[in-house]
Amino acid sequence: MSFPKNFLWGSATAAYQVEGAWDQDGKGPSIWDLYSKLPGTTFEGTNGDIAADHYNRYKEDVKTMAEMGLKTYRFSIAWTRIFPQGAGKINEKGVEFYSNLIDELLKYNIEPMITLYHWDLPQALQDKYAGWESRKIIDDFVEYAKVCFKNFGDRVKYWIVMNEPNVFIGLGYGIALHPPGLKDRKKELNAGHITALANAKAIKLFRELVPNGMIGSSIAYGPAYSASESIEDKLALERYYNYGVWWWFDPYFKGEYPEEMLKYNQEKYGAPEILDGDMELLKSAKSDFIGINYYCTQMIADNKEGIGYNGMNNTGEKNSQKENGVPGLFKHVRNTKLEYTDWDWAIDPDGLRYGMLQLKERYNLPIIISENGLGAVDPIDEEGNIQDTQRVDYLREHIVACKNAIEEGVDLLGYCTWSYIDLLSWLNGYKKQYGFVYVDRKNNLARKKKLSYFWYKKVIASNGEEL
Ligand code: BGP
Repeated sequence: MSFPKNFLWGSATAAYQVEGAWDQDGKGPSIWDLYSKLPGTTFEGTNGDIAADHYNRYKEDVKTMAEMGLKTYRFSIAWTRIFPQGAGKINEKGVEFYSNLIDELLKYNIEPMITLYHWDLPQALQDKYAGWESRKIIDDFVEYAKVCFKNFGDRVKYWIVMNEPNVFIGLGYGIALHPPGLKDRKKELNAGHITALANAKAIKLFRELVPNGMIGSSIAYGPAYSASESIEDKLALERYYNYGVWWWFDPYFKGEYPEEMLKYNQEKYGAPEILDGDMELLKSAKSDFIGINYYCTQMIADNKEGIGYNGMNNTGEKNSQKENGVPGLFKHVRNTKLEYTDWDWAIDPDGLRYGMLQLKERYNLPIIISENGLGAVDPIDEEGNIQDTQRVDYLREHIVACKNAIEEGVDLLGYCTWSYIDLLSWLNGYKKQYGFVYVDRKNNLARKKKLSYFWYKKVIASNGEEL
């Protein structure tokens, strides 16, 4: 069994992480433009002001994508380029940039895959009504989506509405690592619900404006195992899924919330606030596929000690990650059977296959892997070649897992690595590299193809046979 004939071999980026040009051609400031400049928010004070300067070098970048044979390129649109103030007047220069990028991709037969929201909310909307905390954002978001559908829907078939709502809401409102930097469970639950409503409304509009397109959203997916066979750990595992996994997939892809957890959250936090019509709206918006961003699995245990949030390894210092948990529900423990990256993420290719089988069972929808990759400091040899063999090994094993999942009946439409080119990691700076293409930050951002670039080229040419 092999990959389907039209399988979308792809790679991804996101606007804030790759484009740079943060105030060029009328772009307005996003919450990340401000947040990353506050002391202590990002690794060594890094930000996306310049990033990989893809905004000015997109032609060069698309050309190397074409040489590689890439079938799809997933990128995000910066809302602040289209609407510098989040709403109101359109910035034509912004529309033009993405329109040109799309044409450039199509020139080489690369299928563009658009993410509408990859976290760079217009700061103006944060100031105006606290962004995702207010239902007012739904109409502004849908208006922004409409402009994108109308301008690009004639040429772009694949659309991802939200990138990892579980991450930008969880980190923004739960543990204060992303803007707006809050630790407020009630706001977290309400804001999360509002993202689901905005997603649903955008999908409904999409059906009218882009009838032949395909749309879904991408959730950060961490399938998990129970740390032992004990009933306590198994119940903790179930709570982990209902609290942080199905809690997100269900409203987006089934139009409902896991029942017990909904009761728990509403009793404990009085949230999410569900108004008349909300659940009907969620139910009525049908996605064409589930997007998943997969990096690692989790090992879950009971949490009698009441361990809470204890920070994240954002330095790349291996084994510095402490135990995290949600008091009363579960905690994360080390999986001794697996290797870990320097940022303490478990390397678990088979977890991807397991995760996809779980999704097939629960939602029975096609899947697009919208992100998968290895963050590492890549070795450079004496000749200046980037020998990222570790990345090649990582990707190879995950592609094998995809193959196995397809054999077991998963309808997998595409696979995008994270990331096409080295870019900014939100909290880990430029140190944590993911790309096929290296960016020399000491030499005018010159591009250089890594070992993995040539490897993936062969993978694509052989439709996944030559690994
Ligand atoms: C996902 C995001 C990406 C990217 C990736 C790698 O959560 O959608 O934007 O950053 O993770 O994560 P990190 O950069 O934290 O290593």
